[in-house]
Amino acid sequence: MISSFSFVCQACCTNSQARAGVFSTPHGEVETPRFMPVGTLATVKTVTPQQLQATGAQMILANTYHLHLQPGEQIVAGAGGLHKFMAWNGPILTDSGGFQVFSLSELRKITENGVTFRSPRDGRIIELTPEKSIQIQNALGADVIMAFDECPPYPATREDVELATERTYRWLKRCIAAHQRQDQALFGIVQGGVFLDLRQEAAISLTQLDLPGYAIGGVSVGEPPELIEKIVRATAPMLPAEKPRYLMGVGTYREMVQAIAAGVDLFDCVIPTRWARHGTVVVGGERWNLKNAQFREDFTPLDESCDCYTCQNFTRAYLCHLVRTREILAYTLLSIHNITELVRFTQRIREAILRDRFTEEFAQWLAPTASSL
Ligand code: PRF
Ligand code: ZN
Repeated sequence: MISSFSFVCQACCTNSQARAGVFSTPHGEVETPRFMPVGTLATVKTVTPQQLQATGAQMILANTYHLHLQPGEQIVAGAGGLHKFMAWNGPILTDSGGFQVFSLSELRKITENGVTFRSPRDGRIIELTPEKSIQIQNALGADVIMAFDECPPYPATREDVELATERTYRWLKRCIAAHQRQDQALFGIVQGGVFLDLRQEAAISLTQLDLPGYAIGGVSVGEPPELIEKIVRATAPMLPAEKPRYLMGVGTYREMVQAIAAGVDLFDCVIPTRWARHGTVVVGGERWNLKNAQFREDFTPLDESCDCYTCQNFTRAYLCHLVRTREILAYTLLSIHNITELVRFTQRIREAILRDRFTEEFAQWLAPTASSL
């Protein structure tokens, strides 16, 4: 069977490892580099698929862990899969669940077989294994599914990280054996914590498995920003150039620019929607709190240079009012702007790479002292 996935590199930067490409999936193309909004429970919170499409988002994320707990993959499969269930006809990626068990569940226990935890919903003990995660992801039906991995915490001893990295590799082989659907691409995940040699070994052994794409996991789990850059620069170039590379859970400007310079193509982060729910927006690379009194009588658009629905139609004063009164519309309008802002940022990078002007135009973010956004 001819694969329904391909990754074509359109341009390579001459001063860095950055590249502009097109990742084709059964539900359409993803122009890379690209930021992917997070839709944990089969909804990018407060935003309709129509609004989401207008932000320029192409691929979005959903979570195995959350959807297994509620409503259960059988219901999603009964609807005809995630795309039909949530009415998003573009590409979708599901994360495998292990990482979420560790950040969100109680009584979790990890063994060679998998992870057991108590359901925060009804107290039930649930086991997730590589096979179970793949079965759930096969039932959910996203275009890209992720291997079930063990993400060691930061800090952790070298020995613990080594064990987690080796286990992640054994689990990956079980995921490959369990994977049933040709129309879903299974991505492997490189772990290895802050130990660059472990990262590189993992990248080499994963590459030999010839997967349709690779992710860098275990980054942005509390380590200092300089370490994030070091890890990504040591790992991304070791992954095959002809496959998409995805840096999991990273979405600040500086981290994305630096990772793109190291050859990363895809990112996801809850920042735009989470910040929106806190009444904050990203404008011109800064974070603003719209509750602030300075916006009460400011009748200018949120961001003059932004073409999103929010900036085209509403003033800072109105958005400040919605946030202060906790009106539900505030979260929708702020999410639309924040998602547009992050997606557009990666689109501008892509365009700069196509013109081979990336390192010049984004130099401010490549400097070691770059702003933290
Ligand atoms: N593994 C998986 N999902 C993830 C991560 C990981 O390491 C991270 C780490 N930043 C975010 N999401 N499966
Ligand atoms: Zn806007």
